[in-house]
Amino acid sequence: MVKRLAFLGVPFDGAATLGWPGSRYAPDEVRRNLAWMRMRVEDGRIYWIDRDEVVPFDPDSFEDAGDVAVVPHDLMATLAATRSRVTELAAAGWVPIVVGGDDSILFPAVAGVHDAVEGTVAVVHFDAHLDLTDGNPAQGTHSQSSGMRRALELERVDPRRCVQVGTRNFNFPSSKAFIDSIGLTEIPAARVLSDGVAASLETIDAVTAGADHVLVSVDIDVLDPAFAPGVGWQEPGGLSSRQLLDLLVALAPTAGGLAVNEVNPMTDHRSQTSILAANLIFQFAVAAGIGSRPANPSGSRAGDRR
Ligand SMILES: [Mn+2]
Repeated sequence: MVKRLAFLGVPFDGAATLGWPGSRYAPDEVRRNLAWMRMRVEDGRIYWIDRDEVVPFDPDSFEDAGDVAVVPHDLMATLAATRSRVTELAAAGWVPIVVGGDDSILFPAVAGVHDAVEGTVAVVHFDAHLDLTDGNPAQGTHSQSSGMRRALELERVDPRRCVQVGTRNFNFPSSKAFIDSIGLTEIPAARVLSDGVAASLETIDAVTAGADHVLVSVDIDVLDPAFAPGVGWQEPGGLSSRQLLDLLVALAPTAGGLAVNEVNPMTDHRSQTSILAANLIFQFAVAAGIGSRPANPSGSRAGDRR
């Protein structure tokens, strides 16, 4: 059965308490740039140049579900509204593609799918940052720095089946102690860059194996600022756009949902980051529709990897 995907915007950046605000404008910008890809479909097929083949793509399998009714002055109400919209979509058989918004939206994106399904849930979290802050006086408990921490507390999210990819630079020693204590796996950006996409996929597959559902969450700052300048905060030394495209294409066939957060039109340069986010989402949608992983992701070293 063809997967059905639903684009759900969350135009809210009230939890961008330390970085740059502006991601509230991302859903409309990403939609605008998606239109350039959607128009290439002819008779239910599209020419996927990366693979040099014409592949099936049913335009009705990727719908715009509109925006969540966010409450700009109320973070918790916004998170609750997002969680329930995601649950509605997932329960009706849609694969939600949640487009924030700041990265506090990571939590309701995961929680919404968690509430709609049975069994264990794994999160593949692409981010420069850990997002494992339990809380602090400046940011509270549900800021853009706590999304993964809150997601890991959900009843059927298994931290030993979760992996953070593209993390980098520095954080608190207590964060490392927390990571080790719950058995969370890190694939730092430095390792993706040195070992390549295929080796990273091998680790992601090994960690998430056995989970009943896999959710993919992307903070766009997982990319190097050279590729994605329009973010909530810049961290040098990140992934390339090609690497992230290949990783998402590989994960799409089995993913039960995707979140893309922290795209920030206010700090972007000529829509560079919004265009990239639209490409990530469209490649994910086409790959999800095909339903099998390409044999040779470009940029891989080890070659065939299913
Ligand atoms: Mn981040």
